[in-house]
Amino acid sequence: MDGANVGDAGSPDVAASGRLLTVSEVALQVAVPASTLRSWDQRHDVGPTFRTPGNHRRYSENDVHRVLLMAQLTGQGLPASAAAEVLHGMTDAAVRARAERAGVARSDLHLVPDSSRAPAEAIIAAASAVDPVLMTRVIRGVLRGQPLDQSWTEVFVPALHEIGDLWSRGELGIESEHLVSEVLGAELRQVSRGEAMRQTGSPVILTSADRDYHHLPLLVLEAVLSQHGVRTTMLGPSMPYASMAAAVERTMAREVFLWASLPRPRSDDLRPLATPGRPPMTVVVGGPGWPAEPALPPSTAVVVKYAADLQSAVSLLLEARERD
Ligand code: B12
Repeated sequence: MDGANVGDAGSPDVAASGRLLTVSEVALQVAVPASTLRSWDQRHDVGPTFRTPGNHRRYSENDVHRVLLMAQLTGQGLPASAAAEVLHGMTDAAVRARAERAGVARSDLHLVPDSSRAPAEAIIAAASAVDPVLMTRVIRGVLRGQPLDQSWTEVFVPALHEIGDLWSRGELGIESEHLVSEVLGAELRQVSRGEAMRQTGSPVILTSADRDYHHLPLLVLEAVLSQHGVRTTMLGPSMPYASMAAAVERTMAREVFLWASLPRPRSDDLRPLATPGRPPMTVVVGGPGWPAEPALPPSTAVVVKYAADLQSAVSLLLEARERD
């Protein structure tokens, strides 16, 4: 193990569920002082598989088993260097099996009390290592573990915010940002596809404002709406209003969700969306690019509402559909 933020992508590991331990948490779990753990890592290369971008140690379950065995071997009088050599010659499975035989294996590790924080860190580690396999595992683990809206709000949004901050400080490259977007986007689309057969009614059009290439919130909204049985038409990012209006016309959509991460110009005008002779369209806008009080021109033919979060976007769109 080299202590980089690359995981052992081949092993079914705690990283799959996104749960990683800090050095002090491992110290508590295995009753070895944190200073000894750091020394085993620095001097003997028996340490964590993961590092945060800030270079803090993060131990997976396999790492903890290596530490447990190291503690057992040194406790039996083997010098640390010799114990480490034994461990370096063993696979993760062998380490676990030996720990089990020795009666020190742990299946009850209380991994990170704040379970919503650790997976976000694992996502950042995978982004920083540009590791799509690890990224997929972590994201799938999160999605399996809790409802989608909760995964989004408690894990993915904090991870995306942190990734944006790291990028703006020059600590993470665009390649990492793209990787997380690609993998998260693919997994969210997978959720939507799984629900596709249940969807009914006219579609809700999902798109991002002109020249705004951010669209992950559209993908999560599509997935949550599909879980509510709502049909959607995903038009993706950066949509000119005239083209959006053409799509409304052709699909007979009565609701549009419009995302903007980047600040919108004052000249924004959604009136092209109004279709003569039809009841008013509902346009739900969301994202930090919009003012909380939509400053778009009032129009009787287009009702504009602002959604502050995923849940309110879903509620506003479901309410608008009930009125249709
Ligand atoms: C991923 C990402 C990208 C990806 C987008 C890929 C994709 N398919 O979407 C790529 C690499 C393409 C990209 C490009 C750029 N990006 Co960018 N990007 C991000 C990042 C990391 C996540 C974006 C995201 O999905 N956010 C969505 C949610 C997670 O965050 P939020 O908008 O803050 O959400 C809040 C609310 O909106 C609400 N909410 C959360 N989820 C939901 C869901 C719904 C449905 C609703 C209604 C509300 C809601 O709750 C949050 C509470 O505050 C952000 C970081 C960030 N802070 O968001 C930067 C960020 C948005 N990008 C930024 C920038 C500057 C750019 C670029 C200009 C960079 C460049 N030099 O190329 C380009 C823009 C190109 C363009 N014209 O659009 C800046 C924007 C700063 C600003 N305000 O102007 C940010 C904030 C990064 C930063 N810290 O500086 N980006």
